[in-house]
Amino acid sequence: MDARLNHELFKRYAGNPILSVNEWPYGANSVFNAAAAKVHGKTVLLVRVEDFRGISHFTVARSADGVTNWDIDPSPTLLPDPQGHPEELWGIEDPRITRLDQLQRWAVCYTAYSKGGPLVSIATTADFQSFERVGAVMPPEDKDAALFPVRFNGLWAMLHRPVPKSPELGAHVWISFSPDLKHWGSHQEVIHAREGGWWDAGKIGLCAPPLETKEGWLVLYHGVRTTASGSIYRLGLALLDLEDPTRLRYRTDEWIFGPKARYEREGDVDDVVFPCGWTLDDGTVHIYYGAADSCIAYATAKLDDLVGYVKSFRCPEKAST
Ligand code: BMA
Repeated sequence: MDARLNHELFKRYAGNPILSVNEWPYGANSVFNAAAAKVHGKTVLLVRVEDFRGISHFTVARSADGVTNWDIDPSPTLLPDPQGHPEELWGIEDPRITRLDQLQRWAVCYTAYSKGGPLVSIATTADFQSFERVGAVMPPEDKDAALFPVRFNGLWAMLHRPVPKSPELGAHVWISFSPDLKHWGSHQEVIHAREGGWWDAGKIGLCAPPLETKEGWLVLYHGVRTTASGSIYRLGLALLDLEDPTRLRYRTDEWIFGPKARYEREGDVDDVVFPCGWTLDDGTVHIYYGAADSCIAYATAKLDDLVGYVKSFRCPEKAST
C-alpha cells in the first residue's frame, strides 16, 4: 500500500473556504457542517448556522456550479421549534439529506439538541422551503444519522451513532430499520470504532449519507482521535453490502482525509473536517465539509478511486482492533 495514496484521493479546492460568515446575509457566529443535494440541476446546501447565542439553525444556499455564486436565503430557512418540539430546545445541527424517490421528497436527518442530550430527528421537504417534521426518532445520546435512499425488504434503513453511558464502551455506527420513518427497530451495530492507538479508536460517526455504487454502499465516516491538546476529526471509508447493508465488507485502515489546511486546523474547534454532504456527477464526488467548526470547504475525488481504495483493504475489524 502506497502510504501517500490516501492523501491524494480528495483534492481541496484552491478557493477554499467556499462559504463563511463573511458571505452570510445576516449576522452569525459560524456556518459549517452543511448537507448537500442536487435539486433541478443546482447544488443545494442546507447549512448549519450557529447564532451568537450558540444555538444552531439551517439556511439554504444554492449554486449552479456547486462551488461559486451562492444564492443564500436572506433569513433562516429552518429554525428550531422548541414549542412544538421540545427536543430542539438548544438548536438543530449537522443535517444530512437523502432523496427518497418513492415518497417524491427529500429526507433530512439532523441532530436535535435536547435537554437530555443530542438525539436524531427527521424532517422531509419537497422544495427546501417548507419542511414537515417527523420528529425525534432516536433517544439521546445519538447523532450522525442519515437514511439510505431505498427500502430493504420493505423497510427504510438509517445509519446513526448512539453513545453508550460508559465512554470506555466506545461509540459505534449502528443501522436501524423502519416501515414509516417514525418507528425504528432491528437495531444492530455495523461499524465498530477501533481501539488503542488507531486514528478512529473509541468514537466514530457517519459523515455524508451512504452512496450507492455497483460495489456496495460507500460510507464516509469520521474518526475522533483524542490527544493532549484536543480531538482530531479525520475521515475514513467503508463499503457495506449492496443487498444487505448490515454487512460491512471493506474498511480503510488509514484515514483518507484530515485537517491540514489552515482553515481546517484553526477555528472555533481546531482540527476538524466534518462533511455532512456529498454529490456525485460524471464519476466525480464533491464533498462539502465543515472546517474547524467555522466555515465550509469543498473537495473532489473520483468515485472509482474511492471504491478501488476501500476495496484494497480487506475488511474485518476483528483483525484490526
Ligand atoms: C461533533 C459534532 C459536530 C462538530 C464536531 C467538532 O460532536 O457536534 O457538529 O463539528 O463535534 O466540534
